[in-house]
Amino acid sequence: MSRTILITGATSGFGKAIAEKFAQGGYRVCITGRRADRLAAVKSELETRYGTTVFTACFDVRDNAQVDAAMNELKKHVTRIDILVNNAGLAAGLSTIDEGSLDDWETMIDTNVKGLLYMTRQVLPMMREQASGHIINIGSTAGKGVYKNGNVYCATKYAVDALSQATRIDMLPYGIKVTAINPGMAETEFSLVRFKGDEERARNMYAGVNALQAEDIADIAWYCATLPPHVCINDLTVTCLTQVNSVYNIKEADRVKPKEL
Ligand code: NDP
Ligand code: 8X3
Repeated sequence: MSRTILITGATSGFGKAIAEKFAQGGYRVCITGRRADRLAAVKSELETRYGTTVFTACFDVRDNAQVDAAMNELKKHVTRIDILVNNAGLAAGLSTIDEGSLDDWETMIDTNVKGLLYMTRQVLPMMREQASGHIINIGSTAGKGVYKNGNVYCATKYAVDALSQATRIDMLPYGIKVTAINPGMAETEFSLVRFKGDEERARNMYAGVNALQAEDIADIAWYCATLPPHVCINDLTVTCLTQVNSVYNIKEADRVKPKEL
């Protein structure tokens, strides 16, 4: 039987690209998100293109009652989950801590931390029973170093880092892999969401940067998931060539160009 991957937040960005990569690789794919129309479109596209089975579950990861109901329904069809990708997440706003919006803070904490916990709590007992499985948590360079105005978003990604480490320790006897993938700046809908639909501001974030693309992260997730059973990448940080970490990055035009061969 095919292996099964469950990906949260697969209606765009990393999650959607990871769903495609694993569908192409022969996995049964379970995708989640709040936008039902997008879930249906991704399902239809992947089933047509790769002939795989795609399950959809439309819910808000912040609401544990919704998570519970959706997962109970999914578990009627899927009795084994080989990989959980905790990807659903967002940044909301960018401001100093004395002026931050409490609504934005709650949205980020509830999605990036509590949502990840609710999903992990649903899936780990299955993996423990299987005595195998792989949790891939999408962290961030923001969880490795704090940047100006990033305060609460960074805090949520530091929490993802801590929870990845903790899960790895707690699940050690059960052969469950835990990988944290920490991307830097990547061109998805992330900035559009952060800046609440301001397309120009979102576009400017990536102007002249040659940022990471969603497919880059999907390739990395695939690599991490297809290593031999005894090998686990615990923690992986990846940036585009013009970024070092949360603080230091330059424009592509300011990079010394490689000499022609
Ligand atoms: P996108 O905005 O393109 O995708 C975010 C996904 O998360 C969407 O599918 C969205 O689905 C889902 N999502 C958001 N909130 C919820 C919610 N409450 N319940 C269920 N699903 C939700 O951004 P990215 O692909 O860039 O982001 C994916 C992850 O990567 C996030 O955790 C982000 O923090 C992290 N990250 C992003 C980086 C970047 O620069 N792009 C760099 C480092 C990390 P829907 O709206 O349909 O619910
Ligand atoms: C997303 C990358 O630098 O915008 O986690 O925080 S950044």
